[in-house]
Amino acid sequence: MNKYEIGVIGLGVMGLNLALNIEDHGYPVAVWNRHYAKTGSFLAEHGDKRFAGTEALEDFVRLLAPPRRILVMVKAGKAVDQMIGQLAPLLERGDIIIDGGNSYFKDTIRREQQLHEQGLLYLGLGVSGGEEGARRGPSLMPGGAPEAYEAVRNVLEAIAARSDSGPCVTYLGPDGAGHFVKLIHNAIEYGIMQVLAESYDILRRSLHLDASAMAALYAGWDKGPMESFLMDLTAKVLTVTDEESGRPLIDLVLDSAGQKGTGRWSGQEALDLGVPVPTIMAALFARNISAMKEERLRAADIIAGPPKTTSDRDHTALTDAVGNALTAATVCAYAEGLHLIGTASRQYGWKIDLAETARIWKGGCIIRSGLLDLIMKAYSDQPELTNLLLDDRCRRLVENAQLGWRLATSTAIDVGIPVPAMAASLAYFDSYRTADLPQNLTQAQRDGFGAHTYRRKDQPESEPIHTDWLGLAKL
Ligand code: NBP
Repeated sequence: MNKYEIGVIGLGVMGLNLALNIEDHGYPVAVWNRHYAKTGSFLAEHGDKRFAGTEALEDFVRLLAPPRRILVMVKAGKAVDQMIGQLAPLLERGDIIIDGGNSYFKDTIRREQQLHEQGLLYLGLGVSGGEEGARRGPSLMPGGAPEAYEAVRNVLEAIAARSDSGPCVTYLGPDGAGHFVKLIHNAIEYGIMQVLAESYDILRRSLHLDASAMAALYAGWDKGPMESFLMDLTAKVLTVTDEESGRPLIDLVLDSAGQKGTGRWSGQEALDLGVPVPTIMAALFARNISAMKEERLRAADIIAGPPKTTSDRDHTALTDAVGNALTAATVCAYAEGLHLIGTASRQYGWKIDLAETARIWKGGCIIRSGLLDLIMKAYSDQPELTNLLLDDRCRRLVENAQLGWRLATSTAIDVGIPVPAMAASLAYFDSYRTADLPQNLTQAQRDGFGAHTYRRKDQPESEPIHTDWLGLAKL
């Protein structure tokens, strides 16, 4: 029997396309799906290619050349544990399981440990780029045993997207490092998408631009550092017409955005690690409030907004300002996400290289953009950089966009258009560059009601002290 070099389990959208991508690059692939019907139709459709598939998992494992390399692409969560539970007893020491789903990184840490004890190698592989990426070249974010990475490196480098900085894959670190980077990739994606949605809202509701005028604006902004997959997608989405009504299709899409686990997990992790990610959090909550459609419809009839709903600002100035706000808030979304990765990397001992992280996001993934060139350079020149906003090039980009950013945000606030991510990113920027924040009052209040103590500015090294702010001792 021919021995196949790699196996793919799970012929859903991602598994199927990754299997085709791997075969395209010269690797015969063995496939398996829990319902054989999918395997059968896949094999029938691609009979001209080097695929083999079986109904029994044992037979699938027998098709593979040792050390067996098995990519599992099933629904994240219990399905991955079930699949590992069935697969592991059939494998031999040194075989490699790669989980390419959107698994929670703490599950990956647990699974890697468990399989390590059984002599098996495990890789948690973040995959970005959706169906098209999987088929033509995704961005791949692997973490786990270094030997496991070396054993599949040739395949991963072959199928990954390529940018002018090489294949969009690199070894990120042990156990959950890859899935964590994918998690934060998605969190940055949430932030950028929300900022784009807010810019669109200002353009349509304050400037009353139609979809084609907006499409032209986004297409115009899609260059230099702001060239991005999401900017291009926005311009394209705005040009699609509904065949039935002849109206822009975007006008008919219900304003209720869904979300899966990655958004929530990234918010929880940021809170646990104490890393401020306000743009990302604002994006998460914006999706939550968008999902409350019925309640919002009722509230819209009851609650009054400001008297003015249209800005009287100069159209060109406001349009330019919206472009500036997009630039600055997008840099903040990356800055927050990379700060979170850097902090988690230290906490979990991953040693993630942030320049490499930016490099592998340059192609194939949803957050690919021109900005990543600047980000990659920032972290390769200064590996210890604590925040992207401290890098000269990124800082200047934001400083130069700042007046427009303020104008766009304040205009939206004046006319009652919600811009949670733009406003949150601006507050992040202003807080970060402020030497003297008002949290002296917060700390005094905490000491006042809870004896939580405080330190004096004029004696920062001294022990925390407590003051009887309310004169309680005298009562
Ligand atoms: P699909 O829903 O298209 O496919 C899911 C696959 O999981 C099917 O092959 C299904 O088998 C299998 N499966 C399930 Br569900 N439960 C199973 C179980 N208990 N045991 C074995 N197999 C099981 O999902 P997809 O979009 O291909 O996503 C796969 C993973 O990749 C997910 O973790 C997802 O979050 C991640 N991901 C998706 C994208 C994307 O854009 N879609 C991008 C990046 C990452 P069946 O056919 O027999 O039901």
